[in-house]
Amino acid sequence: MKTLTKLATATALTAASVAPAFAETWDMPMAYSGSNFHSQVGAEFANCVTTGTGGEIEIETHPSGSLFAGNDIKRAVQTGQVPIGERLLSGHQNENPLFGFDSVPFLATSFEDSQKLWKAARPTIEDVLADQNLTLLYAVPWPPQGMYFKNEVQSVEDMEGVKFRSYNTATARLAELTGMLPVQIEAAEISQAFATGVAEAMISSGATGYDRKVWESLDYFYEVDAWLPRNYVFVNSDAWEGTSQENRDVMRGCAELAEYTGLWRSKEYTGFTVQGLRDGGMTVEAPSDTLRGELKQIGETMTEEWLEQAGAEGKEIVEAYRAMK
Ligand code: PCA
Repeated sequence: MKTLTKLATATALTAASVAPAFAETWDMPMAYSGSNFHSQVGAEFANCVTTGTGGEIEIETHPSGSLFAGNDIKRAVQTGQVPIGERLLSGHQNENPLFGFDSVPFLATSFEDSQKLWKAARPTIEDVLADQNLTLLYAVPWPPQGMYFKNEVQSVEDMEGVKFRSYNTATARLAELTGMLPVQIEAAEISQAFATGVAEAMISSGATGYDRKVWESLDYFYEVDAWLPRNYVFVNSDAWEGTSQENRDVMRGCAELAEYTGLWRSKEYTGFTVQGLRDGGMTVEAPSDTLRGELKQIGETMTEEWLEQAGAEGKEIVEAYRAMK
């Protein structure tokens, strides 16, 4: 009996010396499908943190809006229902126009420019989030945004009355200015929305069209390259402060790596998914000169509107970005 107790004590001690002093599981809701590169980068980030903190913080990702729908993720993190999450940054544009800095049409249309714009905007976005008790970790761009339709579209006139799936204020405004009817739908729901006719068109990346197999319902993808919106990963600041400096350093390191690999994957995924749309039977083309000209005009209107709404801070972001070009 005595020996047994000794043995048990020894085993417990051994276990204690390898297991972390305390271990927490951080559930991380994500809005997009598990196969999407953002979700994969998020899963790698989670592993990096779990390994790097020696298991003190174990991050468990929940893609596809399975834990919280995209629209509810920020609130869930702010209110501490979950400590960490990922969301489309411009999804909060209705709350504060500054969040829409990356969805201003034709302001930054390449990966290179998108990085410059992010560099210019990041300090402001970090401040806005900090005021909401949120700590920004990293952000990764989606590939350039193009327009999807059921029918061929040569000019804005052809868009009249089309039901247009929107994902933020900018996309809804684009629909209004082109005579379409905006309907806000999460990416996780779009295959069904197109199949049932709730929506007939959208602006998004080749990546999202590919992930959701939109060729089952839509036939045209126009490579408009309107902007590159970002997903970002953020932590409830109380949870952040509540963990050790060492763990925060690990999370910062993993976040930097995720931002770097995410950008790389986004670039790689662009050509692959656009080819995937073609293979699915879609016509993939540059917009006609007429359409391009009309969209540029609409873009100018939207840029003016955004600058007006986003005030001095918005103007500073655009000026800082232009100074880098
Ligand atoms: N895909 C996301 C946002 C931008 C993108 O390319 C979506 O359509 O919801």
